Amino acid sequence: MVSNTEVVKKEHRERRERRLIDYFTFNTDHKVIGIQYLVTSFLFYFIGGAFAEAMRTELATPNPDFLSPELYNQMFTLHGTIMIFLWIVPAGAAFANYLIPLMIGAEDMAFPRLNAVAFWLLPPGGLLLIASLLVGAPQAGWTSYPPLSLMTGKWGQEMWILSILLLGTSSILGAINFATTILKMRIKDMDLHSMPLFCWSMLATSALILLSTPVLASALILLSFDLIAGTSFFNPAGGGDPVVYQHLFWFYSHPAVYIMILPFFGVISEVIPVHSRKPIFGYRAIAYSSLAISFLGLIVWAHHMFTSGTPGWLRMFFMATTMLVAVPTGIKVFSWCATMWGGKISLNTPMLFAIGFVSSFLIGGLTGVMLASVPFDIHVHDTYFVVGHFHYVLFGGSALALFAGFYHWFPKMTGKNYNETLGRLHFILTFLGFNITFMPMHQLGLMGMNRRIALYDPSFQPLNLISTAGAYLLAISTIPFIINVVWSLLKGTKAERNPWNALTLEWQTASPPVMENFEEEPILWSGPYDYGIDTSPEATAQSVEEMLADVASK
Ligand code: HEM
Ligand SMILES: [Cu+2]
Repeated sequence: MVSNTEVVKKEHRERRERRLIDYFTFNTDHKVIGIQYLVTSFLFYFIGGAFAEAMRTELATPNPDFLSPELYNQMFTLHGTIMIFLWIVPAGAAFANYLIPLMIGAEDMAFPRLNAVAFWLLPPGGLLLIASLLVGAPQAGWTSYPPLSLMTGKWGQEMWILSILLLGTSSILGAINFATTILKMRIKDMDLHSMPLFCWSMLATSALILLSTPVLASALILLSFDLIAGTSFFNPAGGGDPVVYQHLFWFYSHPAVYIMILPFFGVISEVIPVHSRKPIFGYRAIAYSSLAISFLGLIVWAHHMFTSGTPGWLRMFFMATTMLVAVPTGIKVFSWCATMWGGKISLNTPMLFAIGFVSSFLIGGLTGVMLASVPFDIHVHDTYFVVGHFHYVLFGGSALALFAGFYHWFPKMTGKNYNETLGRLHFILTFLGFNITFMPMHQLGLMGMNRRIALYDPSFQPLNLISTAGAYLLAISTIPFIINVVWSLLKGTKAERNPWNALTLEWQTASPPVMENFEEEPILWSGPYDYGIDTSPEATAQSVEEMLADVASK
């Protein structure tokens, strides 16, 4: 019997030339699918970003004079949903699709057709969500808590549910593929402990997706029954319990924050050693801490429900487990810093974004530990402190790391070099804009400004003005980015096979890679991070001394 994979392989062999139309049609090549994911996710990023700019414009003044309160509700609901389900999660899948087979020396994913199906669920899911604007978009936030979600417009909310079901299915199908490919398709010399850390992070992410996403689906199907069939699973008016929804929702949605960050931890673990010219510090510690984060991520969900009548003893459990997450996360941050320490750091665009990531993510992580503390959380719950916190994690974390990876693999994916000056300008504007937008939110939250409001007390205006100015700067920061991408694609110089002298396998093939990835069997070096630098304690101590002497002489 001819297996499905062999049929697909044959299709690939028969057509070695890539055509533009491949990117717009059902294609089974993981590289094409990776690019499809990346481009689609960026299109949605611009839409979600435009909604954010509309909200920030509204919030420049205390009165709802730019958007009506209803429209404001719709904007934050769509913004949050798009940024999560249509930008960060698919962008993680984009890197996973493009990189996993290349990094492990495989020709494609384990299930190429399933892979294409996973991608093609995305555009209808996204369009359905945007189309909800035509019938009155959902207003209940990305969390869609009942009873609110049962009262703010039936069809918009139903479209939201159907859209998330499509996007969740896409995510599950992708995860099945990533895990199988990583476990089954490595070249023969590569054991689990010599595969790149990005693969470890995707293994941990896939496990989380498979364990938690089906629970969200069940919650949303029940919500849908309440909404259109008049049942009362969650509707208190008919005797249902809205807190059950919160449990089911957060059983997925807390892990979802790790689904959004773990792939980018993996990206950072690849970018930092290459641009510091040093092997990664603590390979196994980083690999295992991803698994630890996945496990802990499954038992912390009720930290979102400290104010939902959760009994005291249960709150203590969730407070303790949440604080524990800081341990494996701290191990990673330490390892990245130790990798940079004493390395030959080149401050090019990927590395600038990576360093920006480490510092911003650290702030988001620390405010997370603050929020884990029940007495503190009760005071700032549903305030702008929380909005500040999660944007430091999602934007300062995931998004900055996404850009680091984008620039790092741009030459590989496109075969073209990007412009370094424009790249650095993009970083500087993004980093400034991001901090100016989100730092003041912490203070606003502590002063008592609620989240999800279009109208606020005039005493909050000065800090809101600063935040809005930052958001405009962020919008401006996309200009050098777009120019750089378009210009480099059209006029950029041709990229070499391995412009960074990196050691992972994807750099052993052409840029962009040939149809079935490698012209000849790739060779696994002694380890993915052996840069030929002496890493003995003595040599490290000496390089640190030299560095200090260097600093002192200046
Ligand atoms: C482009 C820069 C961004 C700006 C200016 C921005 C701004 C905002 C604002 C003003 C809110 C509404 C706060 C409220 O009224 O409660 C918000 C909510 C939110 N944002 Fe962003 N944001 C940005 C990027 C992102 C990114 C990159 C993500 C995730 C990857 C994200 C995820 C969310 C989520 C999940 C919510 C909560 C929505 C809800 O309350 O249901 N944002 N953002
Ligand atoms: Cu959480």
